[in-house]
Amino acid sequence: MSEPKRYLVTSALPYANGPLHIGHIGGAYLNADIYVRYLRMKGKDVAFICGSDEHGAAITLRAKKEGKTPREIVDYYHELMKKAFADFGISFDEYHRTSSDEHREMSQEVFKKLEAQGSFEVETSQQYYDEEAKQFLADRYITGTCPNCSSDKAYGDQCEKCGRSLSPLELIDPKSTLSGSKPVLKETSHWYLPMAHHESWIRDYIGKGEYQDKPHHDPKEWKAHVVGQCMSWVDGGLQSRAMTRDLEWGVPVPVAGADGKVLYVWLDAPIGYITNTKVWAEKNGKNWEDYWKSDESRLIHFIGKDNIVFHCIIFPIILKEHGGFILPYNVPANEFMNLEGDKISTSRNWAVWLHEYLEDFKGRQDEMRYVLCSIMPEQKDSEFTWTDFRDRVNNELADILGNYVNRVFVLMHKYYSGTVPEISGTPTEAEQAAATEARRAYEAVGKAIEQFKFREALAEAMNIARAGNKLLTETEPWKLMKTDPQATARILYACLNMVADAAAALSPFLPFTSGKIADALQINPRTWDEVIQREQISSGHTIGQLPILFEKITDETVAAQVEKLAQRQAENTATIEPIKDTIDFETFQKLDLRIVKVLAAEAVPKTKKLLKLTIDTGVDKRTVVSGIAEHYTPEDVIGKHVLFLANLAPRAIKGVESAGMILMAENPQGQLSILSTEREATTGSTVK
Ligand code: B3M
Ligand code: ZN
Repeated sequence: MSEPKRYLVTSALPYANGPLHIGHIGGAYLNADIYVRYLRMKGKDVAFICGSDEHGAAITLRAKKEGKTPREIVDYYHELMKKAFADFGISFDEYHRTSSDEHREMSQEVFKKLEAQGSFEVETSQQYYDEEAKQFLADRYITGTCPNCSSDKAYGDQCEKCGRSLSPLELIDPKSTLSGSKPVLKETSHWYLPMAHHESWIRDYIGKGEYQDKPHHDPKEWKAHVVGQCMSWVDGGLQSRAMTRDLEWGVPVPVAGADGKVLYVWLDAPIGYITNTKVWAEKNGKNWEDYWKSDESRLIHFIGKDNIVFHCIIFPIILKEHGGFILPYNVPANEFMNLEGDKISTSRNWAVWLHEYLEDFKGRQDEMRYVLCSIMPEQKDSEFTWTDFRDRVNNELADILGNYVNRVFVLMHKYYSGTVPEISGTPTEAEQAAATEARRAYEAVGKAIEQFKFREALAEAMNIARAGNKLLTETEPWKLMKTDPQATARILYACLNMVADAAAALSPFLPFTSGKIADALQINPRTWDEVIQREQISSGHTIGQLPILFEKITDETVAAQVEKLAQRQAENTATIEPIKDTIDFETFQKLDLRIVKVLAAEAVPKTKKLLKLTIDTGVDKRTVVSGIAEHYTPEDVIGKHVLFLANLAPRAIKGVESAGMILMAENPQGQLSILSTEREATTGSTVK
């Protein structure tokens, strides 16, 4: 395929229902950012478009859970995500949002055109309705057992476990996620996209890379798992899909007879790419149609694997039906990134949140960019662990790149006070080998990026620093200086240029570090091709001081992050005890509950959990043994008034006669808390 005049690059619009985590970044954002930064260095005309996806059940369910309005939820998370992306160096040209007026207008225009030309079929059908919440139930509003794999984690649109696309009526034992009640069937009408009508077109587009009977893209350039998922979806039979929903929050359906209905979120969201491009173009004196309606443009969607069908089948059908738009040229979807052996989950708070990382590791974006790119789930799911993060930062970034650059700067300042020496003489074999390897690696970086192989591209960029390190180790200029200053000058001249080349090659991946090195070299950034065409640093140039590029990650830092996750796991795995069997009032009246005062307390020898207390019940003084030693020291409880069961039969515990029981509250995390009175406590008060 010929080179396009313009690139239109998008990343999946993240739902504005929670913070960003490293799985998002490693899935659909860091890869796109690397790709776009590279294209910009190549001097290409690029629009990098994204924004918040602010409709759909993900938003309204969160709002309901937090007792807020959907608008409050999206306003909060839109700003949080926008700032986190910017701080992490994800260099969108536009990050807009689908709750905007511009988006409502754009998506309604698309719907009206398709509706007017008969692209939809209106179907009246029985749909599940929650009589308590007074709402129809589709997508995430209804849950039940999956007919395919019997998992109870199936929703009205998809099974969380087997990934099967579902419709609510297929669910076994359906339940409303709003009220928990069993829904009833009620009649309603919706506008359906008859997907089966487009089967042969989709097979040509995905299978052959053709559009309008002409070659459009090379299907061999698409990732196998993307084509595979699409074709199995097509082979499974393209069911008609409702493109409208009975909901309040969303883009209102802009035709008569659609009161109370909104566009299906997966119809409006991808149109958000178009809206956001238009917003960007108008701000920058450009014409958005040059990007979306010209065959001289190339559209690339960066997404995660759960979004493949929407970006490769449904959205292209909408674009084709509307007419006039270009279609995705490639959709290099990534697989998923897991965390410390478990799936990353917003709802279970099992994540490394981007905004928290930026807080805990101020100024260390590139360390995370480096690690996430190194483990990017390009072809299969991958795993992030904090020990791997530490090892890659310490053993690769710091020891290979940081150490190399630092050694060259130290020697340049030591022997030439930072001014690049004149060079002469014939380069040795070692010098030639280093130059050849650095050039090979640099060219390999560009090729790998163009093939969306970002892990490989990063490794090749690091090979430039490896080549420089090898030259220093082989030639030892710090010794050679005594005997052959001419060769030393040549070697350090070459090494300094390899520092500049490494910084250029790493710029798409590590923009912050690359900038620091370029500033210390006191050079201006070059275009990608200039790096190959000519050396960046000539004799007589003066370099500045190099800051520390990478601090080592300590074991304590790793432990603190792992502990944070463990704490959250404890909070999440906690379950509330079910209510015990019912008892009658008479049974309750047999309990003699009192407020007693703790007079003395000591640990019970050879036990970790027990304290021996002396208490005043107001009637008598007693000894009681209590399992609170891991939660309270003796000093904590002496003098305190606590809740006590006074008529429990005495029993010997670890050889100590215990008469009665101190009552404690145990929270879901297993922490014990003594109970006392809200008003001034009086020893011996009875509890009713
Ligand atoms: N909001 C992301 C997700 O499925 C979804 C992408 C929309 S891209 C148009 O988490
Ligand atoms: Zn299933």
